[in-house]
Amino acid sequence: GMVRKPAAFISTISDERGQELLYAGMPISKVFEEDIGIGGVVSLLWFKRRLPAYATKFLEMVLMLTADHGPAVSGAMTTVITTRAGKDLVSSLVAGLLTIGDRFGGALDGAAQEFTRAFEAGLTPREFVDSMRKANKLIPGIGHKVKSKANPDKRVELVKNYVFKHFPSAKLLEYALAVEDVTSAKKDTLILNQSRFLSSGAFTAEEAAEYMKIGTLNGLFVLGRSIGFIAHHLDQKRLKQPLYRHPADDIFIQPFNTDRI
Ligand code: Q5B
Repeated sequence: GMVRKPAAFISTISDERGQELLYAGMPISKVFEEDIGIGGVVSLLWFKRRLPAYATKFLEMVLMLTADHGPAVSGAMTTVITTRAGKDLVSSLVAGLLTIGDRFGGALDGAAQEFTRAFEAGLTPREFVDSMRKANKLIPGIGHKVKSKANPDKRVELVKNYVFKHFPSAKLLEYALAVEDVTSAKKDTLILNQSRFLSSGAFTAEEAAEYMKIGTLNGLFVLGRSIGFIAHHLDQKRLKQPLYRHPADDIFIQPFNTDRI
């Protein structure tokens, strides 16, 4: 009989071929009838199912809290400079996004992995901090350039309160806070800079491990902060800002060693 040509690629999240667009099987009209919000849409497209309301609300909270953090952070400044070089929205946005990584904004999956690993291995917070120091590794999710114990990050406070109030389990957050006690005793700025989602009780351990591995949590920061980078682009365009050049007196050019020439 007829042999079906093998598909060139497989997709499992959305389908636009029928009468109605489907997100993980849910018709777009139902998305609105049931008012599932952007958290519900993210849960369908990223996790292929409807997460409980406490989890979709939390997703929305993270997107709202990460939307922007002023013009001085690596990504926003890169977007601003790119916009001022006359580039379009997409170029300026991706220029900013490319700064997201282990140091700026992109420590979420790494943090979730390291904290889960240590917690499951039964390490005390002190043993975990010492083991990371021995391995010469920074603890992802710990440390901030300007926030500290004395100048706490209100965003983290809001997330912490939400998790303790609504999540069925906050064990990993409690562990992370105990780690923060150890690191912040060393230096005031070594605070917890984020919170834990995959340990919310909405995922199995295997699902959580896979989502961390494939970068899901960093996706939340990327998505949220895109709101801010676009805002910075529009702001600079509206202000008709000229090409940026960094003030020379703010750069120290080290005297050259001319012996080698
Ligand atoms: N030390 C965040 O560094 C920063 C340590 C540590 C153990 C650590 C650093 C870091 C891990 C990655 C991370 C997310 C680069 C940050 C974000 C979004 C943002 C940004 C905004 C927004 C800060 C001083 C001493 C040294 C270090 C030790 C530092 N971090 N030890 N584990 N994690 N963290 N990134 O201030 O003995 O003196 O040599 O890479 O989670 O990106 O608003 O700005 O919304 O846009 O430059 O919030 O922590 O500190 O490097 O001078 O270190 O602390 O070894 O020890 P700093 P350093 P020692 S949130």
